Amino acid sequence: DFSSISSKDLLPASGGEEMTKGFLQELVNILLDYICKSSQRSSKVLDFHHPHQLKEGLEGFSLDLPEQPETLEQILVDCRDTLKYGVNTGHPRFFNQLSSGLDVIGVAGEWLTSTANTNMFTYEVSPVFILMEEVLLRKMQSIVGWSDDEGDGIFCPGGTISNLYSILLARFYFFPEVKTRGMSHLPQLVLFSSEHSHYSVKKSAAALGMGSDNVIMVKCDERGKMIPAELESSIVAAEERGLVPFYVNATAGTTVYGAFDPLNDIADICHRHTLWMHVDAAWGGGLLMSHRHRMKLQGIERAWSVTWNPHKMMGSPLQCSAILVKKRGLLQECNELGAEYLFQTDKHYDVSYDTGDKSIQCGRHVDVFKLWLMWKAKGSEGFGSQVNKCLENAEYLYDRLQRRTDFELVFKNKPEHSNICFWYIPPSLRSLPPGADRDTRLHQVAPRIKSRMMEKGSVLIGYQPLATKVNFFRCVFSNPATQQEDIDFLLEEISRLGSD
Ligand code: ABU
Repeated sequence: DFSSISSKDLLPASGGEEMTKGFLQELVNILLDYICKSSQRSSKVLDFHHPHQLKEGLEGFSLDLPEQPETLEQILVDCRDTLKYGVNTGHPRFFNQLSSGLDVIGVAGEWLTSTANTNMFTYEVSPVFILMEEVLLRKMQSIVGWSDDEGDGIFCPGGTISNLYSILLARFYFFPEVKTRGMSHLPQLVLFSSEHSHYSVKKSAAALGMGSDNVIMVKCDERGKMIPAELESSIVAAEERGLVPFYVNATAGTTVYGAFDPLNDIADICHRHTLWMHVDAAWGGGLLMSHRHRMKLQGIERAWSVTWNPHKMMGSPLQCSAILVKKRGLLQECNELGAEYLFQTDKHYDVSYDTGDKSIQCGRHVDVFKLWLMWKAKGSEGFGSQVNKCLENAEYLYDRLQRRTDFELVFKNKPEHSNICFWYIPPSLRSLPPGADRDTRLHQVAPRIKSRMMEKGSVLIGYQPLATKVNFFRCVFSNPATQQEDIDFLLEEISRLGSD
């Protein structure tokens, strides 16, 4: 009974051990209940409420912060309600995001991490985690294909920040004076990324003071792959305008289409023009774990830096993203400031393990333990099988869609990654000829179905327009819990919710 007890009765209060154990065991029961239900198909993916409804408070669940402490009983109710009104991203029918699933070992790792509650800046406070980060980075670098005497990296808060690091490093590599003298001492820099690449490249250029307009968007083919000849002509055209190209971002697994840019061709161009080649493999990096699919990233070993997010295709709990850098020492040189209160050089251990000064952050969350633990539990082979299964699911959906007349694929080719893009065509649009009227009406179909889907809570999938294509659904598979029956359900549910 926690109705008359509050947090001040828990540890570190003297004699608080029993109460602390009882409270945490109760919390674990709530979490276990959630985890067990999360993969049950009979449970909802979400219990949607509009922001104003959640803010007003539902069935006693209030977001307001009190002046007086709440009882632990209320704290447990708050925990249960927080999960109840959230989204079950581990549900086998959650197809909305590139990161999904609920890996039990990963969850255990995350629990341990928050219990350890330490900081990744120095070996002094994170000896084990710092060494685990080194082991993971080395492993990932060797899987990318770099030799033992090259490679560096750091785990950071998501793919956007990993991509930002790559631009920061490239700029520093060519113009080290930028660190102290700033952008006004540099020529006008331009960088290149495909029109299907992630918006983080533009966002980083803006944040780093280069300007988002100085990211030159390179044309893609119908399948969403960067066209190498377009890249080269854009570089030449920029040089003719007096601009200074320094960096190319190639994508291995684009966010919407799941396309892989031709990395070897791009590497040749970067070599010819002496440009930094980055590969954003935030989404596609997981395929390196699969013997069957890793050839789709051929040429990645020629990259100067790579973004790889294990919280996507490898199913690690959020967040878990690495920036891998081929040239050893550059991260440190670029970012170090040597704060004397933290990175003392006269410590009694090897201070090269105080890796925090490689980072643009000071405090850094321990993102590595859950991945290290998952790797121990599955082995590299286990990740490979997981990836294979997700891609088999994608092929299954592709086959189903090809056989149906009420759906249309956005592009006809077989999927390379686990993204499948398609339109649902409601009965009223099936006889309309292609053209503006049909497009206008088709554009409204996916958002309408998605709103019905969210209200019902049975399944969740994303949609977007892209260039000239009106709103279409994007289904992605990264959750090992998803089976073919969930894919059949998705299509039936879309057609139920979308019928006029
Ligand atoms: N950072 C890209 C994530 C996008 C997605 O999950 O759909």
